[in-house]
Amino acid sequence: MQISKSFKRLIYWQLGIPVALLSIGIYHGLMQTVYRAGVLRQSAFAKLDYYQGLTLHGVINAVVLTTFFAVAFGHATIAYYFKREPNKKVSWLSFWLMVIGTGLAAWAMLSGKASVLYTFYPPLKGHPFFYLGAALLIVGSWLPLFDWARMYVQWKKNNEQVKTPLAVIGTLVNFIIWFVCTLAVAYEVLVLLLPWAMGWKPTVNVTLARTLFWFFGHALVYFWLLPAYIMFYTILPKIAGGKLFSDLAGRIALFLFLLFSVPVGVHHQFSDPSITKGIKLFQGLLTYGVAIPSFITAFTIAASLEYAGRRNGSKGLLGFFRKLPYLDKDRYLFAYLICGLFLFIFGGLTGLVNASAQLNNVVHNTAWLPGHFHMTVAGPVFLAIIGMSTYLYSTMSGKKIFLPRINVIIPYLWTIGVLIFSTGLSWGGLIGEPRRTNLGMTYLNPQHELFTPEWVPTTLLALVGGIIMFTAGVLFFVVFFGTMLKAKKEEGKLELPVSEALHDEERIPLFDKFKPWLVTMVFILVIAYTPALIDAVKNNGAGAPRFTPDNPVPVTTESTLSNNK
Ligand code: HAS
Repeated sequence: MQISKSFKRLIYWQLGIPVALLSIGIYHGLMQTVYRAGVLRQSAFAKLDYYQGLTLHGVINAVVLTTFFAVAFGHATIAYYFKREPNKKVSWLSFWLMVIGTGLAAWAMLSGKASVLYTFYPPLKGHPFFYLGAALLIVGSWLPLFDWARMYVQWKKNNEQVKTPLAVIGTLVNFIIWFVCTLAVAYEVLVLLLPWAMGWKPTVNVTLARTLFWFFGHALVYFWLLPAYIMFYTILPKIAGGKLFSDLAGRIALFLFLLFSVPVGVHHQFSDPSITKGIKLFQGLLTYGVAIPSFITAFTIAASLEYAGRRNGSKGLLGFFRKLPYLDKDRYLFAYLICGLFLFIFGGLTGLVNASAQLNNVVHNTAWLPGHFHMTVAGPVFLAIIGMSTYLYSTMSGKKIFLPRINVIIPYLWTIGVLIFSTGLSWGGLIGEPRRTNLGMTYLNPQHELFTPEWVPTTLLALVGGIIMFTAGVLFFVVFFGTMLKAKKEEGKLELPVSEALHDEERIPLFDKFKPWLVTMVFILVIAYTPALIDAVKNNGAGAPRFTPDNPVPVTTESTLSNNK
């Protein structure tokens, strides 16, 4: 499909800006493993503090990269399937809001005024620009949804009896989840945190802020995941040489995410005393509900891969695994997606451990947690993002991939790194190694009285994994920016591989409409969150004053105002 220059430019910027920022994010990832293994025994390196680096790492990799990419991929998907470009003014306005928001937050983090990590839990106080930046980034990313919804309604009017393409359902589901969950964090930021950070309100209700954050926070992980799921269902079977096993299975999985992605946030608060047990049990059960669409995906995609392998000439029960295009440099997206799926088996299983309130007592706030989430967000999500960024750029610009052999090896190298890294973290977590801690200052410093030798092998494993991941990350930059610098070889176009369905079931109206799912979503949300919010307001204890990470004494109003200048 041919697209306008303006639309191309928009997508290039939306892919290029976060990838450029990723260089900072990935560097600080490596530095985490270096500090934690005790190679560095200091609180800062190159004038950047440990928590400042960890904040940059989390915010850039998990929030900025993922949000920019979701919008860029959403634009590409909607335009490709509807054969029409989204509204230019809305798209560029959304882009600029996101860029300004990112700029404000980046300034606050780089100047050391917002070392509050990506969860920005109060009573740690960040600079108001950090919160304002986050709010603008979010509001900017909302705008395309309204435009895509308008395009969908128009398309549906002319195609009433035609099944909505799966990729369009996935994109709309994803951004509806995003819109709903970000309402809570927008309230947290604008009503609770900003006035408090400005010094206009002396204290904040920490439990309420955390509850609103996690209303957003777990749905956020599915906002990261769904672009990858869209690729698994609509692109992977085709490039594997086969077909999607069942179109209906994909629809059911995507709509189930609409129901279960948001009302599970309390599973991050199993240890928060203010929320009562019944709510924890209920949201814990719903958490097992949100694993169902992933199990559906596992079986459907495995069946699709089996079909592809057999079509490619495989024999025997598991022979199909050997007939897939693992190292085909022309179908390199396969490598990125299959590696993500493989990592997600372990990411998913560790998630199920977290979801049990009893087991959660053992792993909460330990290194097990980053072990889990590097096999999810740094697994299928990250690999899908970087693979698709290279793909979109190269096909839209008409440029050939720079170093195609390296390009196809990157995901395997990354996967080996993540497996070693997450093994170290998960093992360490089970023997008490804390997360978010500069271990080199104390526990991993043999000269310190707190030295804990059990954590030497675990943190060393994480260091080795971190170095391999960093190497894969650098190779990705070489391929991505190298491709940018190449000369154009052909007319660029927007082209996405589209998988046919092996079982293309008849259109069932329930799985082609949003209304019934939206009503059920609201119903479950009200049941799951009304008591949690009542608890958060009722059992909040004393309000918390402002703290900065470097000082156990609260900040006074005067010093807050001067800090903010
Ligand atoms: Fe999680 C904490 C539970 C999924 C990310 N999670 C986190 C945090 C992050 C995160 C970032 O219940 C930390 C937040 C913080 O900073 O504190 N998580 C789950 C559960 C799932 C889950 C039940 N998480 C994700 C995904 C993430 C993500 C996805 C990012 C994208 N998580 C938790 C809980 C906590 C938590 C608690 C809080 C813990 C605490 O104490 O703080 C489920 O959605 C997982 C379901 C997935 C599966 C896997 C299906 C497998 C597939 C692959 C098939 C492979 C094939 C290929 C076909 C059941 C689809 C085969 C090919 C070959 C070559 C073999």
